[in-house]
Amino acid sequence: MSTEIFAAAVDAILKGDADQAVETARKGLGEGIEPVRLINEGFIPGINQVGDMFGSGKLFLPELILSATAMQSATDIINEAIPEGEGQARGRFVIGTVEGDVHDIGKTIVVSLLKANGFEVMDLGRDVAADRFIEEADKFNADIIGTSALLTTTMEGQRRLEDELKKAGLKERYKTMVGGAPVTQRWAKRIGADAFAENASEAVRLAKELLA
Ligand code: B12
Repeated sequence: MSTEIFAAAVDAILKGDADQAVETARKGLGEGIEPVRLINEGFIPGINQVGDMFGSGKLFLPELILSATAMQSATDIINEAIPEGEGQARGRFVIGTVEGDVHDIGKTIVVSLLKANGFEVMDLGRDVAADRFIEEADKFNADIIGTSALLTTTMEGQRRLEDELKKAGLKERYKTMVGGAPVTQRWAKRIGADAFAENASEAVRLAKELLA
């Protein structure tokens, strides 16, 4: 049954059909498919295909927007179904998408999974400048600052944060994590970030490790 749901999810995203995406998300959850699995095996393969088609000129911005809206509607529902963790807080996490970048679907999934694992999270949203991450991390008394970047051009925002932290003498104060489709372990190392995670589950695992 889950194979059918995953296929319907891919189809909904490819068609940019928000109603079908929502219906499929509800159906999948109703059938007891684990939320993270539903996102990873159903919806992400769909949006990745859309991204590839857009990248190779087989699909254009209006279609990309429809698919993104369908993806957002489905992930909103699934994120809500991920229960917030209880018990003692594991750590405090400030997260956002870097300046100039409005991609936030993946970052929001990371937020849900961090919360589910007992982290207290301040989500700064998207298009967040490096100095704002630092200001908010101070106010929130954060342990970790996480940045998401989906464009090769906006990845520079992740480097800027590292540079500003160093300049302010705060590099030892916070751990930093980077993510987003074009981001790699190599990039993390190059700019001096403490960790890179390629998906939300890995982000949670590494965040726990950084604070252990
Ligand atoms: C959906 C989408 C959009 C939507 C975004 C809607 C939204 N609210 O997010 C819209 C339509 C707005 C959009 C706009 C644009 N987009 Co766009 N978009 C995508 C697409 C298809 C999917 C992104 C996505 O949501 N993936 C699904 C999520 C779940 O995956 P994810 O983001 O990678 O997140 C996971 C991990 O990376 C990780 N993670 C994410 N963040 C973090 C943070 C931390 C701290 C950690 C540890 C981990 C982590 O965990 C997540 C969960 O597993 C990608 C293609 C792709 N495959 O990435 C193109 C893509 C990123 N877009 C692209 C482009 C070019 C654009 C535009 C410039 C198009 C235009 N001409 O206007 C604009 C840019 C706008 C801007 N200034 O930001 C290009 C970028 C090319 C490049 N080399 O930089 C891509 C790669 C498409 C392509 N193949 O050409 N886009």
